[in-house]
Amino acid sequence: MKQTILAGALALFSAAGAAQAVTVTPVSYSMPQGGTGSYAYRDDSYSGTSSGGILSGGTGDLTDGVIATQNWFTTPGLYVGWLNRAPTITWTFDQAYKFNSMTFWFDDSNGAGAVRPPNAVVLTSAVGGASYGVPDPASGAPFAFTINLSGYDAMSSFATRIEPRSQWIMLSEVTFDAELPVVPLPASALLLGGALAGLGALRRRKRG
Ligand SMILES: [Ca+2]
Ligand SMILES: [Ca+2]
Repeated sequence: MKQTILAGALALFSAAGAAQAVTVTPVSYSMPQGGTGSYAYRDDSYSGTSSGGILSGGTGDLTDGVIATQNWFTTPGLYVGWLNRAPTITWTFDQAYKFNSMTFWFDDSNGAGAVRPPNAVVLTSAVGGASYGVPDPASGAPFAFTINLSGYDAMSSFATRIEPRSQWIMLSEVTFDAELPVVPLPASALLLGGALAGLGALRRRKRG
């Protein structure tokens, strides 16, 4: 009995103490709606409102789990594209997370249709910010660009501005990796568990 309670308390304690990496999805993002060229590169599945060309209060193509593996001219509907602008996307989560990283899934295309990887992603938040240079891979295939967010603790909302390298930016998905919030086990719960175990042992000894 005592061992069971102690083992249970220890299991609880280690579960509470060990942070676990998880994929988190924003509850909403806001940004300028995508543009139109050979095709429409709009956020078609966006669930929020559109006013003055700005989307807000919802989620859509950028967090639907669908990542384009082919160029914009093959799968245009999977991309949100911006022409001659540096769109700022503001991400909002259900709570503050300790983030590990975020990944942008951009098209490259090596200049076909004036589409290239962006120059940089500029992050701004209440706990700091930085500019992250985006490489231009030799290949023209869509690629993943990951920003290391360790050190950005307790962010529930932050913004990323995407600086273009060419006329068009094409983005199909953005994913986030965070630590599951660590829930500290109250010291009183451990003390109570210990006291109950001690009491049980005492009763058994008296009975014996
Ligand atoms: Ca998508
Ligand atoms: Ca390239």
